[in-house]
Amino acid sequence: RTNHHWQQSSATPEQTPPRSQTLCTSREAYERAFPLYKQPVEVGCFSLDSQRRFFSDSRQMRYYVEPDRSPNFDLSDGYRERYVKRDENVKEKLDHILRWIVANRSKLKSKLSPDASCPLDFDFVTWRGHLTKLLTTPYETREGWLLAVTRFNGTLYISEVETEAARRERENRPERNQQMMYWGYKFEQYMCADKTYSEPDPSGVVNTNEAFCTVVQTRLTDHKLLFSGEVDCRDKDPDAPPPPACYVELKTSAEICTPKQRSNFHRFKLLKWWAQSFLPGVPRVVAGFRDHDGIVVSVETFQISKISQLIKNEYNCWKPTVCMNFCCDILSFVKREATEDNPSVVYLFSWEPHRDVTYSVHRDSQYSFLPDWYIKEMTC
Ligand code: 0WD
Ligand code: CA
Repeated sequence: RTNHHWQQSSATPEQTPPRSQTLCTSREAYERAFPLYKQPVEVGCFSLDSQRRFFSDSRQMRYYVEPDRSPNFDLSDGYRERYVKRDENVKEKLDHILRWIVANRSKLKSKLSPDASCPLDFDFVTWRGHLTKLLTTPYETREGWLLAVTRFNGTLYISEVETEAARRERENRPERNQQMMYWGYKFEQYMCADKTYSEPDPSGVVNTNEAFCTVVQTRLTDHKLLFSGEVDCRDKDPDAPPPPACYVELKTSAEICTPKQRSNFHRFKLLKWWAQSFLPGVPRVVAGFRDHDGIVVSVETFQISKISQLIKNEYNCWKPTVCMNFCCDILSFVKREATEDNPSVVYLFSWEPHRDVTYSVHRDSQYSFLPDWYIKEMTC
């Protein structure tokens, strides 16, 4: 009984180690059991038209059309004459998602009562693409990130800020890379029809302003999430399962000719593809493998649920559990550190490869991203 004294004293505040203001990103730290990730549920969708105008409906939905196994699509066709490119200098931040929330508030359950419209019953609101970056962080060796976080009515909003390095790269993008970006969109045009009963129209214009986005809710351990992601197309079979299970993600990739190329494809490409589609519960990726001239030489379907099996023979390969546990822990870190509930305060989380995650706090700065119309609409 007497030797209990020293144990008690070890719990005094002075001897509790200070909680770290940084978060480790090394893989080994996240090798534990797979965390609870609830099956994502689609709660709505929206569309952005050829002029990037928002509509709270599915007018930009497209339908997957099964191609030949060796289709010979020319992905460069129309690059000079039939290409309308979205203005990448316009930073939309979370605006489209916030517009969707305002337009669909009555559908979303509130924390207080079913009819109260605020606060929202979510811990985090963000783009799927931002979560993809978090999932792949323990394996990323090239590009860092900056994420602005604001706590408002108890919900944490996460919006990416372009890094200086990313801006420089975007502004100095070689012509070849510009063309390769077009290839991805052109592949979508070869593979998708506008109506369930129509065929793809490769003679049309490729306009990257157009988008169809799903809005899903899910939970990662104790984090309630609401996020939106762009969806390429859906299965046109009327008996297909409901969204997001009927959605199809389209990708292009260089054809695989050597064991080294196959290994790199497994280690780097499949990580990105898995993370992006696993998050919203999109079950398959259809990949067009193209040669150096942008001709699609083969098309292959990857089931997201089978990717972890596919990569298991790869030495020192990525693991889904590391990705999900890191995401869970960084969301806990953000929740713990971003405490001031104020729409004009931004906690800027920053990460560079081989470093810990750190953050800084900014009041009424260039980083504030919640628009006045949203704050006004959601203040009750
Ligand atoms: O302004 C910004 N900084 C951002 C805008 C950053 C991130 C996203 N967005 C918005 C846009 O409104 C876009 O419609 O992102 C939407 C797509 O969001 P997401 O699904 O969360 O993004 P992600 O998973 O990274 O990309 C999905 C697709 C890409 O397809 P591939 O197969 O390449 O992964 O969305 C496209 C692209 O086709 N895309 C974008 N479209 C517009 N703006 C952007 C972007 N910044 N990034 C990817
Ligand atoms: Ca795609």
